[in-house]
Amino acid sequence: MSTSRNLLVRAVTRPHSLYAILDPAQSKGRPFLSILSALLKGGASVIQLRAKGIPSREFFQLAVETRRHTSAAGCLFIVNDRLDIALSTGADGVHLGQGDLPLAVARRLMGDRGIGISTHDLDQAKDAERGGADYIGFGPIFGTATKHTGYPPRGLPMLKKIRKATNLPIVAIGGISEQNAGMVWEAGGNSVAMIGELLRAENIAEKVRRILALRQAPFASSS
Ligand code: TZP
Ligand code: MG
Repeated sequence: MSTSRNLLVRAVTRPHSLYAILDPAQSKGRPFLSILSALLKGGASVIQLRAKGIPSREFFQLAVETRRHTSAAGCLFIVNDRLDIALSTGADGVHLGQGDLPLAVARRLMGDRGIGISTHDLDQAKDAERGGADYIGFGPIFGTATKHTGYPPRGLPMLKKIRKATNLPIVAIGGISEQNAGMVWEAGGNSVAMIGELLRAENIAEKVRRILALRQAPFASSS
């Protein structure tokens, strides 16, 4: 049976996968629904909703809208940080940071829905694997102004090390763009997560389309 968990793993391990993060605070003030529609129109197949510092009710309402539109488009939907909002809106998964609820607790509540864990080093990646995560986020790969992570850029050599150390799908994050995505996939990131590159683009749908089209580019032949 195809559970949300399986579908998510399949989506992020698809060659040269893109993991779009919808953070309303990063979209240059453009209306939420127009950003969401543009990501879907461009062909995003996984969207994470990330909303920091807004009231729970607002986050919930954005999640309800995101669920409705992603379902209609056949796109997977992940909620950042908030297990309660993931569960109550029927999301396909939740993405948790190192300071969020423990993975074991999340698994108990999420059952066959997906769980991703943010990691920044080898120990965290191994813990996530032992704990039964479905994928890890790993980063920041490059410098980024979108989030103060408290970690210097991990770089591609570190990504390669993580690739060797874990069998989990890796969603690389932090400063990833249309220009450097190829290098990140080559270094072992299954999927590239992007916020600013997508949401600050003039034409978001076109940006998504171009990144997905990189699958056809020459470097794509090696995997
Ligand atoms: N976690 C590590 S870096 C980062 C997060 C949420 C920000 C990524 O944003 P961008 O704009 O794609 O660099
Ligand atoms: Mg988090």
